Amino acid sequence: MRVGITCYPTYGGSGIVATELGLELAQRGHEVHFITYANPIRLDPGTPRIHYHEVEVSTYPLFQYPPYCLALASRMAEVAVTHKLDLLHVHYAIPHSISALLARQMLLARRRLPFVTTLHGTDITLVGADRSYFAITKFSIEQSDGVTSISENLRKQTVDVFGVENEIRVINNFVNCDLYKPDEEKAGAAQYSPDGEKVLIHLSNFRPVKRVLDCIRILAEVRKHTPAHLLMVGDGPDRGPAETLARELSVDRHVYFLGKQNHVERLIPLAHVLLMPSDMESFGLAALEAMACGAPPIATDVGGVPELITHGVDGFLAAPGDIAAQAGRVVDLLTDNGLHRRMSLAARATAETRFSTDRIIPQYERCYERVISAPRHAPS
Ligand code: GMT
Repeated sequence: MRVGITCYPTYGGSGIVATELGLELAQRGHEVHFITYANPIRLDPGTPRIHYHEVEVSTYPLFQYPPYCLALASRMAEVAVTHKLDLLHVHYAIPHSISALLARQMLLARRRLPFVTTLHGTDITLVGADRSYFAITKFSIEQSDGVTSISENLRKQTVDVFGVENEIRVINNFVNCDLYKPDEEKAGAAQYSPDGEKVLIHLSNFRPVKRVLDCIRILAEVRKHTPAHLLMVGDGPDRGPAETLARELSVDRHVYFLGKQNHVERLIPLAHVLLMPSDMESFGLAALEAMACGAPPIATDVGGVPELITHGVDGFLAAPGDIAAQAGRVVDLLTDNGLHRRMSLAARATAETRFSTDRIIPQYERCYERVISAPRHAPS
């Protein structure tokens, strides 16, 4: 198949899923065309069967807001014709599905160009639910030739909040278990923990929904019982406040703010535990990546997270904001090697058996086949 993929190319779970999906599809022999405003971060443009088409948005003094959505639609239509795309697959509803819809309409007289929309979470729970975007998000879902959601929880929320009637197929986030794997030696951790003390890790876009400051509070609490260091990977609005809090709680010497990183698969295996204290996660890709690396997640019992983590088996769940409970679980894992070993093996097994690329990518292929062979705009 020849697939056009559009996503947010910078940091964020939806862009990562879209990029990894494109790479996996290309490995399976499909031709993949990324149509985005920048090269997606985890994408090596030299990869066979991967193509990158940049969307340029020209500005004009009249435009207080340059119309990216329109430039994207034009580029989608152009790439679809030139490269004979079978379909478009857009990640994150706003504004990508509307651009895809326009591209489909632009080509209507010449050829069929169906599109699949994958809902990732905040496009529904935060942005889409905002009054200014509600109607257009609902419309874009209804107009899609196929809709997928990354968890059952998000599927249900989409139906409940938007009242859409078209079928939404759940295709979970996935992880490449050959790339994301445990590192028993953890030799690279020495630079963060010279005395071999245990390491915690957090990865996110440092937005308020991630409760990044809770990671600092959890570390401070944990250190009252056992030594530990914390790697903070990513960047965003709450990085500054987190750095300040680390100083205020006198744990700043034990927290490493590493900023945005391109190779998190090299960092996660250095950690013993992942912290994901979010207010909302429609799935929690970072937790899955940690599980594949054998680092049990301490996460919150929100959104689609319980579909990934089985409490007490391959990770722990607690209420958002419950620092004592989350810190207590971390202490248990850092001080009981038997518990850590059992949970680490279970976490890896969950990633391998339920969420590996081998299990998930064929689900997208089947979704594409259905959409391509459907007579016209119809549910996947
Ligand atoms: O978590 C974010 O804020 C980024 C966001 C995105 O769309 O880039 O992540 C969402 O998509 C990920 C990949 O499908 C999911 O694993 C995350 O749980 C989801 N984030 C939220 O629902 C907050």
